[in-house]
Amino acid sequence: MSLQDRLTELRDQGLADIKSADVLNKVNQIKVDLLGKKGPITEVLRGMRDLTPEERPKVGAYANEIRDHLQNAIDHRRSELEEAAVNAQLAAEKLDVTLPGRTVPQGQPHVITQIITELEDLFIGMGYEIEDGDEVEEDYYNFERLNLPKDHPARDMQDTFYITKEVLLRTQTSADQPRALESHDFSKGPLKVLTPGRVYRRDTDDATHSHQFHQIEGLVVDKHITMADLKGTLTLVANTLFGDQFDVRLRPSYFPFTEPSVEADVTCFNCNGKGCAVCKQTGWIEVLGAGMVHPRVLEMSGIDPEVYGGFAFGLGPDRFAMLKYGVDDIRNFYLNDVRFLSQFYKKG
Ligand code: FA5
Repeated sequence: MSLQDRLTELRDQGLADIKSADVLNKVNQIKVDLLGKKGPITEVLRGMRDLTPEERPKVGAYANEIRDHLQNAIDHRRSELEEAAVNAQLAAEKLDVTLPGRTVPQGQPHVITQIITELEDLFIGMGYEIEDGDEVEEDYYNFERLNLPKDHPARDMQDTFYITKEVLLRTQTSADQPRALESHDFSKGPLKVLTPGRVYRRDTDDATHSHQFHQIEGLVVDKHITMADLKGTLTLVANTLFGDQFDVRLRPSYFPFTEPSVEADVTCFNCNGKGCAVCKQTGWIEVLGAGMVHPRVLEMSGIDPEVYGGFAFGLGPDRFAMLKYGVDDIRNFYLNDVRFLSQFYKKG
């Protein structure tokens, strides 16, 4: 067989192989086998040394033509297969953008945080400043500066968790009162401050008591403040949170840092005032303590009680939340059960 015929035969066979190669690896292998240094075309070219000088350029040109032809066929097949691979991948990874999306469950502020925020808004509207106190507090601010010296019997009602003898988890947001009083500059106007936060007590947990709970402290000090201002403010709080369907009663009480002192009760939501286990048969639920700031407390902060006076209150948003939503056990607020908490999510 002449070299030209051999080359033609190699071309036809090669083209058929290239066409039938169905994966890239096969095409690459054909290239190595056919056009590589040890391949049949190289071998044919090597045989050219036996040709006459006239034949040599003709066969050489034909061999180059065939090599180019095969190389083009290989390149062409490669891009065909590459394109097919990309198309197959695109088809396999196709996204159906018309499928409905998966909703991500969204949380909302805890119901007690909602109550605190609602009251903060009310008091900001009345010109109060909102401040944060420290949960880890000094005995000095939590008790002594509130007219509760070390051996005062009223400390018994507010036993707590001590960090050292002098540092404790605060039992009341009233601890923020002396801090606010000592830092206020009365030449700039009256003191009107609201300090919400968490407090701790060695209380036995029951339906209305938790060993950690929240309080919101309000303190107003200026000239000519009277108990009528206190009553008006507390009535506004009750009306804002509950509307008019609940009665509020002020009852004489005792706190060492207010004189006179009161406690405010709201009609029991559970029995509507008839008496039940939730309200311990009284028909009322106590929601806050309050009173007129004691002259000693003002004096200890360097304020002249002959000139200035004021009122203070400390309310329990946990108890308010129970009343507002008819929750019969305060401990539910602290169990973090989403099924319970999501009932208070606001729509929209
Ligand atoms: C006080 O803590 C005073 N500091 C309140 C005060 C402030 C009086 C300013 C005068 C002037 P009392 O211990 O009564 O008072 O608590 C106030 C409110 O906190 C209660 O009315 C109640 O709503 C809430 N509270 C008290 N103990 C608990 C408890 N263990 N669990 C849940 N809420 C409680």
